[in-house]
Amino acid sequence: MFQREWLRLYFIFGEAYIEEASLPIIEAALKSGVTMFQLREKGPFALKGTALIEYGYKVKALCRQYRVPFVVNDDLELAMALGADGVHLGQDDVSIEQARAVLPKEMFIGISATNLEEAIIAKKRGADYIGVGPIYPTLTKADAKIPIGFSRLKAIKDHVGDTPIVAIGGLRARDMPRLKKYHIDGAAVISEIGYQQDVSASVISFLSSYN
Ligand code: TZP
Ligand code: MG
Repeated sequence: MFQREWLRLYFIFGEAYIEEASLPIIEAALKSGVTMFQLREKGPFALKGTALIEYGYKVKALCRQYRVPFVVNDDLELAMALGADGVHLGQDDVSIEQARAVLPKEMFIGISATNLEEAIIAKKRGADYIGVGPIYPTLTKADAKIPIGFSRLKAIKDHVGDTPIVAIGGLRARDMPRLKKYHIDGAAVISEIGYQQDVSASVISFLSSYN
């Protein structure tokens, strides 16, 4: 069963984000306390085929070692092949109904929403959580929509009520108090964890700022 506490600090990463090896970064983040991990492998340098599956197994093993739920972005087949805990789908990916039809019952589904309408539909279709953003401008998603800011994030939260929500896009540790204040379950983060010199310090700073 999906637990909303897993959204507190949701680290998203992959091999294609960085020239150096990504596994030590992922391990440092897991060890320091990120509460969920998403494998998101995109762009011109993305691993593919068996290389992606082999990499995915290594990431999943790390997540298991640190008892952190493991989510795969976009790719249902990869999620099933790896035995992921959940899958994350964007607005352009397969629908939640299609995903539920093929995924094992215990696998949870997260949906991205950029606006209120998408969030309401995701809730109605039974998303286990909704990823809302981008909150701020981000350099990490090439096709990111216009940032929505905190006021629209709050409006979405007011409409979807109890459905677990994680904010995404340009978030830093200093944003955590406002997420808490608005009853947003947490932050999904790429660069402010994955691109930091001191990954562990960044994770600790995020976690200790949600207060
Ligand atoms: N979806 C909306 S913004 C974004 C994604 C995947 C990128 C978030 O990355 P960062 O570096 O935390 O802004
Ligand atoms: Mg997607």
